[in-house]
Amino acid sequence: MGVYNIQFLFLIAFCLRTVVGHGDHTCGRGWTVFNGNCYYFSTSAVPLKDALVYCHGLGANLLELQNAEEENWIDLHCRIRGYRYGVWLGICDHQLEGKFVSISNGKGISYSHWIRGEPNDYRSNEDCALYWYTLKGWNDTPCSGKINYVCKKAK
Ligand SMILES: [Ca+2]
Ligand SMILES: [Ca+2]
Repeated sequence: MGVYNIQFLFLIAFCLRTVVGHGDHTCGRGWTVFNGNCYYFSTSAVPLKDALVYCHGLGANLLELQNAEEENWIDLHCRIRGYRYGVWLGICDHQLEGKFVSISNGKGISYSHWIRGEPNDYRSNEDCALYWYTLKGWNDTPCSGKINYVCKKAK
């Protein structure tokens, strides 16, 4: 391929980028930016472990909500995207029942927004958690459930 053709391809790429205008190129294609972080929204609902593997493969972590502002933004996306329940949260209480910690670093969480009566560890089988957008809060749930997910990485 000659130099001229390569320049032409660059021109096309540049024009497409201008026309399409979606996303942020420091995050990569398919990512959405919010407050300095990059978010990837799933198109399928999967068990928690699959969501963790998928996010890891993208060089990201499963979403760990940090504050109400981020939660409201995620809520909006759940609605826009028509998610059935909501999204997985990157927290679990495998090690000590009732004490939810970050899956990415094992530390306690500084922000939480449990629905009233949750976490309830229903049938002693709820060690994972989701943001349940129809009830606008968090619920612990079995890790084997199939739920949409969001991967998050720093910009
Ligand atoms: Ca539990
Ligand atoms: Ca529950």
